[in-house]
Amino acid sequence: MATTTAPTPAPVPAPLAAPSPGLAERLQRTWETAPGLLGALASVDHKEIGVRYLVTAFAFLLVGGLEASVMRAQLAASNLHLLSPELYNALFTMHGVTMMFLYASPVLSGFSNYLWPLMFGARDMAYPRLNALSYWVFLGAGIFLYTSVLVGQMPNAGWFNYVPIASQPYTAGLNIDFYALGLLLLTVSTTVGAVNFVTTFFKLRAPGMSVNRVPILAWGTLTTSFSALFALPALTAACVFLFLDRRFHTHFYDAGQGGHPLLWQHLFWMFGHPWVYIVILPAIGLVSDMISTFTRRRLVGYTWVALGTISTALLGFGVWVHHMFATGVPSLALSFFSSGSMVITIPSAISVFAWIATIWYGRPVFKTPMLFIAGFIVLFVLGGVSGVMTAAVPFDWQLTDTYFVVAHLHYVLVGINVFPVIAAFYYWLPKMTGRMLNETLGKWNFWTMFVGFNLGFFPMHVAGLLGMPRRVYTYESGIGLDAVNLVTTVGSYVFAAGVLLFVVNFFWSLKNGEPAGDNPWDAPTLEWATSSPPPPYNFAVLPEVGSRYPLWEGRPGLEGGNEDTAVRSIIHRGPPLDQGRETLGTTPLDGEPQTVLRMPGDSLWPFFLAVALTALAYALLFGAWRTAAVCALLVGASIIGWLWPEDVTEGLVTAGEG
Ligand code: HEM
Ligand SMILES: [Cu+2]
Repeated sequence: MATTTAPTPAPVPAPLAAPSPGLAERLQRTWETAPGLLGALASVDHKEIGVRYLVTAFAFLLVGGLEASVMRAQLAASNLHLLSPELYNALFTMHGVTMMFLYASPVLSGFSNYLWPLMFGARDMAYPRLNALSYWVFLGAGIFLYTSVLVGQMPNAGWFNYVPIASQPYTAGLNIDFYALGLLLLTVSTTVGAVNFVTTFFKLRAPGMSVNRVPILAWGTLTTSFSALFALPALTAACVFLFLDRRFHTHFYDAGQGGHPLLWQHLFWMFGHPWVYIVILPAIGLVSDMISTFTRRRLVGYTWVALGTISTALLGFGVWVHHMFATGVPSLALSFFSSGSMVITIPSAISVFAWIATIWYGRPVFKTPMLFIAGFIVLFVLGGVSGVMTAAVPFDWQLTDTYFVVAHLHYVLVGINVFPVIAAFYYWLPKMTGRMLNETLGKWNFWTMFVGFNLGFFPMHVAGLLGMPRRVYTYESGIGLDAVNLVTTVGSYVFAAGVLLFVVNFFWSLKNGEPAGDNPWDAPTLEWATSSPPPPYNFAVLPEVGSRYPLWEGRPGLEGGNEDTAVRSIIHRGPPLDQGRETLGTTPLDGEPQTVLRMPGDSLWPFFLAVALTALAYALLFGAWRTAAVCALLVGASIIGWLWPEDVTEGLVTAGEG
């Protein structure tokens, strides 16, 4: 964790005329990760962790996509028997859980982890070791959840896992225990990550980067980090109660003994609806930042988009009952939650207008990322419309648990998460790898995904209106469902082929892509001021920021009609902070230099702690209580080891600090 050098704020070194000779080598030695496996396991570099998050989350997207493809094969025609009903249950559950928890949120954490310190002109996240912990626990949770496949007892009660079907008398195997414990692990990972983002936002922004000068991605992730901190306790409680009910015969959800099954639904959706925003708001941030580069102008309505992000998240805590309209809640509550669900579309609509205005007043350049952004806007609107439709209670009563909802949720999740994420890969991968992706393949990639998606998912609205229930493994022929389902399957496969084209492009470009250079898109924000890929220390001297678009200063016409094009940011001169791992701490709102923060070095403790936590989950799963006690002790021991006082002067000049 970051500690200050002295109890009183240390004086900030005066800006140097230029970096002193040998500075880069010195910083390199201080910040680089040791070679070999141990070095990799101990690394706390946010770029390394960010890339790991991205790779792991993308792998889970492919696994979830594979599960979806198998389901769509089963549903391609009526009365097929490729899958048993039981296996179908497991598949849609694993697909939902994988996509929501192991792909959609972690992939955004990956981008923010990689990009934030670079965008902020800092050297790392505020708590580099917590950052490593957050990744390792996420990986542990993913492996844990997928162990259920090896033992043939996958979670099978849907991604929202309603009781009583998820209770012990109805699902006796380990299936649901995998779900409960796996999600508890993820809660640890996400909470730790959220704390890190909040602190980094308020302490590590470059001098001069007041809160109204941060990229929108920072607003998106900051907001969702707060949301996560408030939403996750509900999930934690829900899963702990479930585990207690299942293993220790408590009666939290047992109606026969004074418990209540709706308690699960309330707790789950108090978490679950905010979670839906957690997996889209940072993606909206990614789009809002990329769009400036590709329209060659500043984002219209920056403040509105930022405020819209915050208000969406706040309102997001007041609409959870719209998932429960069909459970017999009192009519006053119905009208309250219905209107809440309609109001929440307003901030989103403001963002849509902001993007359209930015494109309208700018000079759009349709490179691949911009195509994905345009596609995203279309899908966002469509998904939003089907969302308001289901916010109307009578309409929802008709359509709840039908394919209409499946269509809606995919328009929202694929439209607002997957499309921006692929755009962001095309945009930021060159920074990470040093190579551009192929544009021609990129265009093919976009069109196959866009056409495939609409072909596959639009007909689901129709299937829903015709009454096809969700979560059924097959359907009768001759009731009007054959054609829509065939089209849906074909479209899904075209979409899947599109995703694979991206993978092909990635590997092709890794070898053959054009070298990217520092700033291939002529983009305005700080991450483009350093080399591609950036050195371990990010910036040799820490930059000072004088506007929202520091790299566009002094370029009349680029800031979108801004008369004041004076150069105010100081990018290549500044404090070198080379006395060990150091970065600059600034004030929370105005970003005035405040203190020099000493950053911790690489450490194996986060990895050990994550292993101990995951082992604890396995022990609880198998009811090995004594082993669980040992694992709990190991968890405690890892924390003590982690917190053991270190010599703060150690490693001041050379690398290799504890
Ligand atoms: C190739 C792309 C995809 C295809 C073909 C696909 C297909 C499906 C299918 C067939 C179902 C089950 C419907 C049912 O029987 O009720 C489903 C459910 C679901 N999908 Fe997808 N999906 C895709 C991508 C995604 C993505 C990217 C996400 C999230 C980011 C996602 C989230 C979900 C969720 C949350 C469910 C509900 C699971 C449940 O009912 O418990 N899907 N999807
Ligand atoms: Cu909701």
